[in-house]
Amino acid sequence: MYTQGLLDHSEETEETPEFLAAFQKRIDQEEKIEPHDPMPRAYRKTLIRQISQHAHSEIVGMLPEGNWITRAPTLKRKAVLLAKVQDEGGHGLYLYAAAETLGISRLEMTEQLLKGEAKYSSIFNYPTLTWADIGAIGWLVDGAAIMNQIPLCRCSYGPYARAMIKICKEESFHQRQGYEVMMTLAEGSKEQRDMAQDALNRWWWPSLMMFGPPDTESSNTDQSMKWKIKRFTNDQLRQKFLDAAIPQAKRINLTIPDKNLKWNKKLNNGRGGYSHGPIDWEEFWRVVKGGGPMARDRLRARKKAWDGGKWVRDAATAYARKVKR
Ligand code: BYC
Repeated sequence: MYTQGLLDHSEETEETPEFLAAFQKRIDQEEKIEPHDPMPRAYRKTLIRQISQHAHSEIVGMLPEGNWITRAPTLKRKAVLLAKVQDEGGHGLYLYAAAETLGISRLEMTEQLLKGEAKYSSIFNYPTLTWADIGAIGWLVDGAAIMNQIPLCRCSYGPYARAMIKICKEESFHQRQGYEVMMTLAEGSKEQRDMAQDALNRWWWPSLMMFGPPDTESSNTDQSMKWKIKRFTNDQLRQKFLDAAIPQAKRINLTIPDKNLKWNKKLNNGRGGYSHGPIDWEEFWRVVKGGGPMARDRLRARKKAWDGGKWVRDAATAYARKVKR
């Protein structure tokens, strides 16, 4: 069932200089590349890499928040959180479907994740210790995700770009609800304010890391920009996020945990922006390589869900075969 209906991309066009130049011309003219179009192997490969990592991030990203559904403080908060976590599941599905148009099956992608061969966002390897973490994730993690994902609505690959449009609308709701949780806590009792500040302290730096390594160490950015898969570099998006999030923290009287934070008139082509202190890139790479505090739990939970869902897949396959006959 999981390999049926996949497009067969085994007969690739020969990659002559003329073919590569014609492909780049289509990209430069802002044409969308569609699943049946000839494309360079490396373009297909980089899209499968990025889209599948993105899909895994959505599915794994359900876990830290799902952890709080049973403990949400009110019925309203519970309903909102349930809707958000279900949205993330939906995002994973659109993204797996977009990756499948490139010739990889969902089964293969899932196996890569469960064997620890595929990456997913570093941010989801941190624990959610208090209710305020749910606010901080919505505000900062979804806020960072939107910064990264709005430009992906203009990605050169049609199915990915179209999937991102709906995803971004939902991410916008997620960011708002997170900020509203933080605002409520920040206006509450001393304990609630402290809880909000503690969550900000723990999620701030990992949120900055979500954008990926600095441009000087980013192996994929140059080529992905040429192919208009990425429209901004990692550092450019990190800067946009800083400039948006810092005034939001000030508005609710929370302190960004960075002593070196400064307004810098020269940034953003003289329009000014915030410069930040050093990011712990060693921590980032440790987490990316599977050394994050929750890495094992996350994969264990995904494996349990996959194994537990086997009977559903078997039943769906048996039904599909019966209908086909
Ligand atoms: N975590 O050359 P670079 C969400 C890897 S989900 C782990 O700059 P690229 C949400 C990178 O893959 C958020 N790995 O890479 C869900 C590469 O390794 P490989 C996910 C990272 O691809 C639920 C290596 O480092 N969003 O929004 O040009 C609730 C060198 O990096 C990370 C997406 O996936 C990281 N943070 O740029 C709430 C968006 N950063 O693959 C929210 C789509 C880098 O060569 N993805 N690496 O072995 C992208 O935009 C890009 O893939 C990235 C990285 C900006 C993430």
